[in-house]
Amino acid sequence: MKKILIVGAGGQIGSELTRYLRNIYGNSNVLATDVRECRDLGEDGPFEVIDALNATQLASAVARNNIDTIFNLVALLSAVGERNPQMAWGVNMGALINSLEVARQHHCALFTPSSIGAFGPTSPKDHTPQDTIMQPTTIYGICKVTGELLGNYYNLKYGVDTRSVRFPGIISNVTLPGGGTTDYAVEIYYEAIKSRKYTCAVPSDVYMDMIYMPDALRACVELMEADPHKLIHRNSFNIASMSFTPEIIADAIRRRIPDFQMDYYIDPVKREIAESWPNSLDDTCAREEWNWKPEWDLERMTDDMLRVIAEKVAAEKE
Ligand code: AKB
Repeated sequence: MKKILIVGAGGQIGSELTRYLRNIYGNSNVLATDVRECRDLGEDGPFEVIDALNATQLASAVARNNIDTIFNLVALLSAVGERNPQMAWGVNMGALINSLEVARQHHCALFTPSSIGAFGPTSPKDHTPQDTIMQPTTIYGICKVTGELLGNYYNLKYGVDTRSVRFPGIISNVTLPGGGTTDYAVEIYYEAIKSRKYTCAVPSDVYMDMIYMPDALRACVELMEADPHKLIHRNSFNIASMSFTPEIIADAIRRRIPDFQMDYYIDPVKREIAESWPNSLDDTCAREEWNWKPEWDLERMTDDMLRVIAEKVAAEKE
């Protein structure tokens, strides 16, 4: 049985991945950690406050708990990163290098997400290949490309079992994302339920890849369980499930909530980032090397998001 430590467990992915992994590997085998106290993550399993930028703290938790697998989920996302690039570099790279070093010293496998943000305006726009030009124009993307290269370096030089996927925008109904360019695709569902209208910061016709959280969680586990001999790539796999524009997701909502309205107040930073990212990724390598296959599309996801958020909002009112 794996003994897992999650770094940055209080964020959008971590809060759901912790429970997902505990269901598979057992509550006591998944230690959630975050720089802030997260009471709910301590309810059904172990939780510790750990600053990922403090390598000694991280190494001590790994040693004390006989950890063999680390999920490093610490990230300042794309839009917020542009507001403070130096801090984004410090946090994103600091957490990564500490995770890599602790994984090397304590013989752990390491999962670190990369992103569609690792691509830039010079990458092919449609069906962006696994191996292609990567010249991102955001500090977030620069951290992701550097992280991918470092992950491969630690694997080649030290034999650390590093693995990663390039996540699309993740859509979920548990914890809100913060500071990303794709956040609109989560906010729109909440606003559709709460006020029947939404003001979108991303231009109406910009395509970006998105993924529903259940597929994202399954991808993490399936990649970490994959036979290493079949992995030609490691850091990092393109994965894809759906690609749409703000108008397409708004239409999907309108088919279920006919009076839903959307207008636009474009954020120039988000526009530039969104326009620099691919329209859609080619995930053939993930499909071939570890059998990646998405299960959710826009229609099914929209039904599920609206149902769950409507229940949440109704419960809040009670
Ligand atoms: C962001 O928008 O910054 C993230 C991402 C696609 O990596 N959601």
